[in-house]
Amino acid sequence: MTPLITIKVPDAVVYGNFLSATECAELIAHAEGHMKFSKVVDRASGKPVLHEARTSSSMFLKRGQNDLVTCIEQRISNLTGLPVEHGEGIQILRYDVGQEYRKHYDYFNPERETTPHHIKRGGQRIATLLMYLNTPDGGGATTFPHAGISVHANEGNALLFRYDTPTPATKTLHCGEPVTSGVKWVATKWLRQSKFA
Ligand code: PD2
Ligand code: ZN
Repeated sequence: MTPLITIKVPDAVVYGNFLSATECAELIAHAEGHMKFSKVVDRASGKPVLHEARTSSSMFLKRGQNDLVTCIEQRISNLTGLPVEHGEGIQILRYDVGQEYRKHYDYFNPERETTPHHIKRGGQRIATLLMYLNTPDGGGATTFPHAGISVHANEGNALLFRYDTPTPATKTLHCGEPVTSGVKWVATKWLRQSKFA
């Protein structure tokens, strides 16, 4: 697959037409009706909690949940060179106007007490693939503030970024900008160092 954009720092690539319009529509149709307010991992307890830093709704698909998911997961594996088994289940997110995902790293902070628990299953996260399922009317870009880079949410495009160490040096701090008009649908695949069982 030929990149649309290649970025050195952070290590990131944008691909056009990673998903077809039909695939995007099918994923949205499947997710609708199963959406719950998104949670973040609580620093103290390590448990998922509601938080103003992440105001989207979301749902998880099981790995290999249906033929479409299996096909997309194989495509992700071909793209990243990582086995399908290293992937967490795809998460589908919906942001309405004003909703956002404030800046964060996707890897587990090595200094946090709850991190050993998270990395028991599959080790650290080493890469993220964001698949944009629609084009919001306004806002909703994915931004890397330490690199001054913003990726527009365009239907069918995918943003892959890698972080081979769980450190800020990767410059992978990123956020989902608030949606200012319409709605934004995106699917996230987080990839681990080893098998995520
Ligand atoms: O929806 C986004 O643009 C976004 C931004 C930051 C998604 C994630 N992080 C994520 O799912 O990790
Ligand atoms: Zn993220």
